[in-house]
Amino acid sequence: MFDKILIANRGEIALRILRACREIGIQTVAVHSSADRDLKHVRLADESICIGGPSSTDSYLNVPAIISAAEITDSEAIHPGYGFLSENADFAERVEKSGFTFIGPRSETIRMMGDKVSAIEAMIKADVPCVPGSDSPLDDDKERSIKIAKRIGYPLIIKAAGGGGGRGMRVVHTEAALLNSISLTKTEANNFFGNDMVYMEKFLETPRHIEFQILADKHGNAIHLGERDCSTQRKHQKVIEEAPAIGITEEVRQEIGRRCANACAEIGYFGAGTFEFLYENDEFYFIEMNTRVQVEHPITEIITGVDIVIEQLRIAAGEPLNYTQDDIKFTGHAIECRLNAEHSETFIPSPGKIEKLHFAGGPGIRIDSHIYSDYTVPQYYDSMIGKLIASGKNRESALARVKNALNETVIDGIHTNIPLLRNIVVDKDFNSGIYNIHYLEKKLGL
Ligand code: MV4
Repeated sequence: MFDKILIANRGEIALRILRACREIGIQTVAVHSSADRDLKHVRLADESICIGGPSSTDSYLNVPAIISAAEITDSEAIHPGYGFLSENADFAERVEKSGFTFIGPRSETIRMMGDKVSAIEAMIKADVPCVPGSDSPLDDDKERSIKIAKRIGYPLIIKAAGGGGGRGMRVVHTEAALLNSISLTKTEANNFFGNDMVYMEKFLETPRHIEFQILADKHGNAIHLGERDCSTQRKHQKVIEEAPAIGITEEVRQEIGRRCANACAEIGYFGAGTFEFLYENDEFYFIEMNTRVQVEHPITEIITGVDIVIEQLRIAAGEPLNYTQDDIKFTGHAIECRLNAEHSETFIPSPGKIEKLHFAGGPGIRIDSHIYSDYTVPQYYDSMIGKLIASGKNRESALARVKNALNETVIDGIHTNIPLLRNIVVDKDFNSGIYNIHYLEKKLGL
């Protein structure tokens, strides 16, 4: 196991990684911006280094500064967390070439999954169910594009190979609009991602977003930890996630999960990873793979008892998985609410000083947050200030606990989205469990 690692992130996930390191006796190096000297994990870390100014570009995205910090402190590995450089293949490659271990898959794997077309090609080969589509980039052959579209049928969606997370997509309803939509999406893709490659998929109108968590080691072992439903989102930002997903039988869970785990073994994937699917009419359709630890990983930890961050550290150090698939049992239900420093109606970010803070507690409540009384939420970064995770023996119990916990929570001095979260968890449709990716935006009248 590593003696010392560098945490190349901030906020709650940096604290989560630090806690995992403490638990298994790894020394920690925190790197932070000049606006983040008071972050909880910076104060708790064995060593800390200021690597640049407040802007992410100067600090959390500053590759030479992060590599230098790893060198100066004799760190053996770098944990990228989520966001920032976590899915940047060039960064992972620089980490590898500088002689450090990147806590995540190989840089080539990150590159393959970053290109959505090569990711889909790999999944088709590995027998993971995908959306009916072009299965390859669209070229300049207009007749070919029209033919593919005819086979798929309308409505369809044009997506940028370099996109993901909701950027660079366009829905097409008629053949008359097809060629123009392709060229517009290509132009946008080139501007946004410096890559004009696009592909086509059948457009699913009312799917749920269900993702499978996997863990794979460097010895060819891979397991799945079941699924999460992340359909409750607004403008591609998840707001509430839950595990397991309602209505997925143990048989279907094992079937799709096994395909994901097998795909990992086939492509030589190692580390934690997430297979994103759209789920509609009882069918799963792969859309993207995430090669990092995700914000919502705690709900999976709760229903499986597996510490995903500790497993990431063990895998990166070359240790074999602690679990076989048969060891993984799914127990109870967990719901995560993302707590954001933003106005709950306008969604305008609300940085500032936290004057009063009371987090919820009691049975089945977990809070993953770096904030504390008198802490000032800086204006420079994502507005997420923590996560409230409630669990119980079934969904009803988890729901009752999440309602109580949100009502107990006091965060004064800044605006938060807690009023919105309280509103969602008492909503009839959310309680019924019949919801899809359009649920929240519809409820908000967007
Ligand atoms: C889709 C889709 C419908 N059909 N693909 C949006 C984010 C990106 N990861 C993929 N996205 C979508 N891809 C097909 N073929 C609808 C979406 C989509 C969506 C997906 C997951 C969660 C929220 C979403 C909100 C709007 C659109």
